[in-house]
Amino acid sequence: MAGQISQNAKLSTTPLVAVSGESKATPGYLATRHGALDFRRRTLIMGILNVTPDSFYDGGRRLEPDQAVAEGTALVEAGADIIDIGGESTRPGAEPVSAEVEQERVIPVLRALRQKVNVPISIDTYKSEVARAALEAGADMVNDISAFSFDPQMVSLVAGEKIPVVLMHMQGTPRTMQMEPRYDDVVREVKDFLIRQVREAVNHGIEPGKIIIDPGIGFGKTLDHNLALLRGLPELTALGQPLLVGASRKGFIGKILGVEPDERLEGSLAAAVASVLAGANIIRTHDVRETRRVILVADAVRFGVTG
Ligand code: 8Y7
Repeated sequence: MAGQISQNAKLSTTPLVAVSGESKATPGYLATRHGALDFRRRTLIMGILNVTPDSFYDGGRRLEPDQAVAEGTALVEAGADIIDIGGESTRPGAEPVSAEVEQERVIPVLRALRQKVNVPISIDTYKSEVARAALEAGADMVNDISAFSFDPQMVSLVAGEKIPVVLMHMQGTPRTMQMEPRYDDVVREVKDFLIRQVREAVNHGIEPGKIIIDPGIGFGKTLDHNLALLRGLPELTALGQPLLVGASRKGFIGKILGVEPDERLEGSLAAAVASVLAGANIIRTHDVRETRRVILVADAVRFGVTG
């Protein structure tokens, strides 16, 4: 249980992830400012709300704040346990935007959405300035695709605010990551990186139970790398941290099926099932309703049906 790790962490400065990289803990219960995330009986769904003009799948459809708020509300009605709102596209080749532009996009939507929904809202940003403004506007957690490596101030912000955080692996930067991804052993390297970043987080005072790890499907990875990571997810769940997987409509599914993003629903659902059965705790998706139904069945296999 996460509680056990937290206690261990309080007793000493020993990182929660043992030197071997294994932990006996399994993800339990994670408090946020707007309700708890309980990983014990269910796989949770993080619904994607892009507020960018250039996202690869739904970019441009949500620039109007009113529309973005309506779509965020719809994500919750469809069964999202968390909403992840982002104002900078990180698709391969994308250019960064300034913190100002990012805030102009996400803050109005966040403020309005906060009045309408009661699930935790995650701010998808690697910039501490944007994260700080978003937390003030009602966000509950941070999704940092750089796992604290792009902005040196992010780790202390998250530690001070005592909020949950997603730490994702990426090789390179969004602009360059798909140019020539290379690994000797992708699962080991992603795992070692995540162990290092979790340790850094804990050393800065972040509660171990609040650190969610993520292999970063598609972020500096070839098709083979992505498949090896999905196959190797049990090596990541062995770390004892909550595990998030985001494969929704990504390029590797397009490569397998030979289809564009708007035809990648079934492939995304297959990746979601594979992730759930390998121990993922949160699935990040564009397609909440469909993913909910698929996960209900996959979870019945995983946890059994109770009640
Ligand atoms: C992921 C993500 C994206 C992911 C986490 C897309 C922001 C590309 N992918 N965050 N963000 N994990 N934690 O296809 O896999 O949505 S952007």
